[in-house]
Amino acid sequence: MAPGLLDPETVDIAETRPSKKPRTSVAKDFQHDDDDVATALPSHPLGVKPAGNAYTASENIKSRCGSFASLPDELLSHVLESFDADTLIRLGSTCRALYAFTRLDELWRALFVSSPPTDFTWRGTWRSTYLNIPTSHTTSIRCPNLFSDILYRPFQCAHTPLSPFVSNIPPSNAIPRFSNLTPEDYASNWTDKPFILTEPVKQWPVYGTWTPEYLLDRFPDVKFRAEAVDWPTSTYISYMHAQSDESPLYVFDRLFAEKTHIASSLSTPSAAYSSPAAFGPDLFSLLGPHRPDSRWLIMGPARSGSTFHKDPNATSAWNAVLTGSKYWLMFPSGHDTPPPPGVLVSDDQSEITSPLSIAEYLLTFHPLARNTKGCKEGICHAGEILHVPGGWFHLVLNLADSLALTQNFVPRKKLPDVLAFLRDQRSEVTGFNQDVCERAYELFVERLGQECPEILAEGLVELERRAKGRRGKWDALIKGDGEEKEQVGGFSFGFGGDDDDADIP
Ligand SMILES: O=C(O)CCC(=O)C(=O)O
Ligand SMILES: [Fe+2]
Repeated sequence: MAPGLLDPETVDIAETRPSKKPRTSVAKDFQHDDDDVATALPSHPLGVKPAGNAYTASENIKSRCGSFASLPDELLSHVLESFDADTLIRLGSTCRALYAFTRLDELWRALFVSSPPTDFTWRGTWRSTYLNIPTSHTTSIRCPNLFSDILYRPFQCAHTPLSPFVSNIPPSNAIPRFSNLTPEDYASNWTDKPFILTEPVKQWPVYGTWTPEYLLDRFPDVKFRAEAVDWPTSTYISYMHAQSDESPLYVFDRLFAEKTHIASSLSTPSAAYSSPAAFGPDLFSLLGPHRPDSRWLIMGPARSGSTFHKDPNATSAWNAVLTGSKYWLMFPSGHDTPPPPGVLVSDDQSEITSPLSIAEYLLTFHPLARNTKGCKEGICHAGEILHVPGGWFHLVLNLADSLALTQNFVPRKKLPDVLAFLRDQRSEVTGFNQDVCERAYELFVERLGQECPEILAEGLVELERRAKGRRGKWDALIKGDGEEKEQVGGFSFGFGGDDDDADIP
């Protein structure tokens, strides 16, 4: 997710708990080397240039903004975040430099989200939309001799061609593609690996029918959740077709089936779509009405997508592209595996910190990511479905306007990971109703015990085996015994796979 300057409180009020969207905070101190990313770009609409150009310029008009001139650009932009629209407009009319600083569209996006107008028309930018200025009346005053990365970088990230990052995928990184898999093959060989299936989605009634235009035609007034706002389809599609955000607003709606009244596999066999048989039974379905959020409709323009995250509750997922195409960058995780380059994970695994936007990540870290052990990359086209193994980090970029469906599930082979997560990372458990959240582990164990005790027993035995393995490793380390160290080094914590993310019980 790319939360940008969106108010997290607004998000929390509207969603019971954060669901599939990751809890991501913004790293403020990544350094950028603009030489690395020099590409043919249109010039900045206000004529702003990157900061480095100031060294050879005869003047810098930032010096003309009175006391504000002494503030570093980043601090100045933070100060501006605390101003209301009227103050921004008045300040922006005092000099060209402050005009440019107060035009940063992220400021206006934050104002919009914190107090959305009840009735509005999308007018191409957040500022024009918030102030209800028709495009034909929008001013644009040139600001030559202004040199600022804070102003230039969002423009660069919104316009740099991203195709170089998604092409020439090294064969060793390529996500495998199959027409289909049997449930047996999936269970035996693929629960811990990403792959793309090219066949099943093409059989779905929604494939070839559901497109952004179809949604516009059939459900123009239905509101879908896009990050912190709920917009009618008609408004969102206007936005999608006329915006140039660095991190475009992304529809991620967990109630789409109810809102559109489509029949899905969760309710009827004559479904508009259904989970491909390859993935086998979903153990979370045993929770019935208590299961956590599990399916989402995803829609966004080219360059929208999801920044690095792992899916909730250690679940696995499939992601089916109905229109458009998506580039996936994926990494396994585990106790001895560092997070992907440029991604920081807090000790308790609850906070993932990565650069603000997908474009910024690709511009800064992609070459390193591509050469990092475990990296998997692939493009999932319309009519194809990608498997996200539980515990894998993934970043996703839409290569064109896109509509997709995703569903999270618990395959039998990944039950120990999910049990461990629910039991040991209780504060990170998400997507359940508040009253179930606290006792999700106990409820899941109870239902498994009632419905399929042998699967529960198998899962608990594996949890115990992992606990013993960890204790053994610890004992060996503190004893410092050479022979034992050897043994521990060769020990596998995996459960049917080598990318295991076992937690210390
Ligand atoms: O389509 C996307 O943006 C990715 C969504 C996602 O993270 C998922 O399906 O797990
Ligand atoms: Fe995800």
